[in-house]
Amino acid sequence: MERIYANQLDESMLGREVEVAGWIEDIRELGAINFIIVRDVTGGIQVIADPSMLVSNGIKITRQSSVKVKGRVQRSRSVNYPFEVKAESIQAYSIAKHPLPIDPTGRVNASLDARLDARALDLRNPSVAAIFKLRHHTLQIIRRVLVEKGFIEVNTPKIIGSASEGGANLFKFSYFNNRQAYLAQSPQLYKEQLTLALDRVFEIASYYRAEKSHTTRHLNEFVSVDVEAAYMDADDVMRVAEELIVEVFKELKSKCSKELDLVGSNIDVPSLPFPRMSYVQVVEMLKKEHGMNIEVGDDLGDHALRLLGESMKGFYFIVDWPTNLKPFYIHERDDDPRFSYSFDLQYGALELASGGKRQHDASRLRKRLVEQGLDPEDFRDHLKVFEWGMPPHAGWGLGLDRLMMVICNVKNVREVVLYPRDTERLRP
Ligand code: AMO
Repeated sequence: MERIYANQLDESMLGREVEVAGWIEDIRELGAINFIIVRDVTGGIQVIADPSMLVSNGIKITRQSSVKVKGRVQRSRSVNYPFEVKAESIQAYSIAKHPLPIDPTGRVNASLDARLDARALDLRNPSVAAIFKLRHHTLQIIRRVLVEKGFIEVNTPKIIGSASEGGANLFKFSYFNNRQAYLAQSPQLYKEQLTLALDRVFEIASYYRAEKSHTTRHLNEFVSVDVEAAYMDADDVMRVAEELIVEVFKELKSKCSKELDLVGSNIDVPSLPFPRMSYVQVVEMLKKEHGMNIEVGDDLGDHALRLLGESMKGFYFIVDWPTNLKPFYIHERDDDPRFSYSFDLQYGALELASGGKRQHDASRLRKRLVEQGLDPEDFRDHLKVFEWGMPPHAGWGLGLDRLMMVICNVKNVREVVLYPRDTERLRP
């Protein structure tokens, strides 16, 4: 007999013998009959069963147990479930042991920590599962759009021998023959090198930063969508980013309205182009509108971004950052080298992505490394590529977890990551 899912139950199935498999979400015992809600990944199914069917080898089948029900489809009088399955047998595969650490129906509130400790069970809550279905669709849309724009998907190493973003925040460990190895902070150097031959590349992967930030938007392991393109400049790759985001929002809105409703998010498709503000304009705005004590050359820290988020809503770019606030690989402006061809993509106060045009001249790149206190010798594998006919190139890295915060309208990045890693959390 064929297994059917909850979302397949319809008029055409009336009278048919079916098998449904999932977990028992609810049991209502009404004398001679039990009303059971069996839930699978697609939804709930009402099952009518004889009370004797809820016992397996003398043990009562509990809520959340995994079961398979065989029965016939009939019309139901319930408002929520127009069709139901009249059980002929119920087979229990595994009986859930009570008390359970959390109630995944969401009827009893649990803290985020308790939910993360029981994440697999937490995902049985349809509004939690919806976050990860939206994440799945977002990844699919990102891949489709980037491939349509001529980008090739690549996989670069995550165990690396020299820093990709400078020396800070590296997770270090000992590799074979007593060599020092690191976990990649980003695919920066590899993705740049790949433009030499592959022209346009993208990668979606996890990266690792040993930062001790206790915030609702930082994790020690996060997923980044990275692109890098030969013969593009900062404006070109900013267009790629904004068009990508618009496509993601459009498609989610049209294909995932059920999931968006479940997470309680009402996304609006942003219009193109996203507003652009220069770093200098941002500093002026912070001084004028917020009376902030900030000067050109200062980084935009948490406080500055929070104030900026009060004035700027939705998506926008901050462009032309001071060169010394950006990593060594960012290209200085030709007309004023104190500033650079760089940008951050913001959503209100939240930084979603950063990127820019890259320095592709080997000697200037070497000079920039020294200026930033880095040893060019550590970057020898990278620098030599720049002697092999490196094209001009540009790119960005977009924090997928942060984008999901915006899509799902949640305040804590841990909500949108299955098993988050932060300074406190290493398990499960
Ligand atoms: P950056 O360091 O700004 O740039 O990172 C890019 C984006 O990645 C996300 N992100 C994080 N998300 C969660 N937790 C973290 N600890 C964390 N760190 C970063 C943010 C951020 O905007 N190589 C450059 C990108 C480039 O120029 O192409 C880079 O890594 O959303």
